[in-house]
Amino acid sequence: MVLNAEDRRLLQASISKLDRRFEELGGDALCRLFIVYPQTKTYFPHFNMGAGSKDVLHQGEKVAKALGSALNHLDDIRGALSHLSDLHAYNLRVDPVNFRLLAKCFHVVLAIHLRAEYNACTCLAWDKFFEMVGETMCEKYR
Ligand code: HEG
Repeated sequence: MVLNAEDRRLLQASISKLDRRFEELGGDALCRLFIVYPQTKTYFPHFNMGAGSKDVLHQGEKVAKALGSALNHLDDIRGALSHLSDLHAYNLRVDPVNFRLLAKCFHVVLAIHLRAEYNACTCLAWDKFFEMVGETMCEKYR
């Protein structure tokens, strides 16, 4: 997976057009993950899963912050996420399919916020980005 110059431009344009900071979208994405794919909740038995749960919001913010750092290091996503890739593979043992499920939820949240800006090219750029992040997060499983 390679991000070309146009993909990079579209990702940066999305970030600057978001009316909320990117980190604030994480809670919404994670909340959707738990509703649409309830099996993902098994990784968080210690979380309060009630509506508006602070656990979910804080976790979503952490995830989005990490994604934000990957967005700031598009040439070195692996470096930006390396400690998290270890954590998810060796300690948390998150099944790799779950990264794609979370990416789908981020797509929905981005579409809600970006509306017309979230056209096919922008959607593709984000999809490539999430695929690259997912690859990085899963490579330690091999
Ligand atoms: Mg993970 C913790 C990032 C997908 C399950 N995740 C974390 C943390 C970050 C993070 C930054 C906090 C680490 C720390 O406190 O040191 N997660 C992250 C990213 C992505 C991702 C960037 C994908 C893009 N995580 C993910 C998925 C699952 C999962 C798909 C499972 C469905 N993460 C998970 C769990 C924890 C973290 C169980 C520990 C939560 C806790 O106990 O507080």
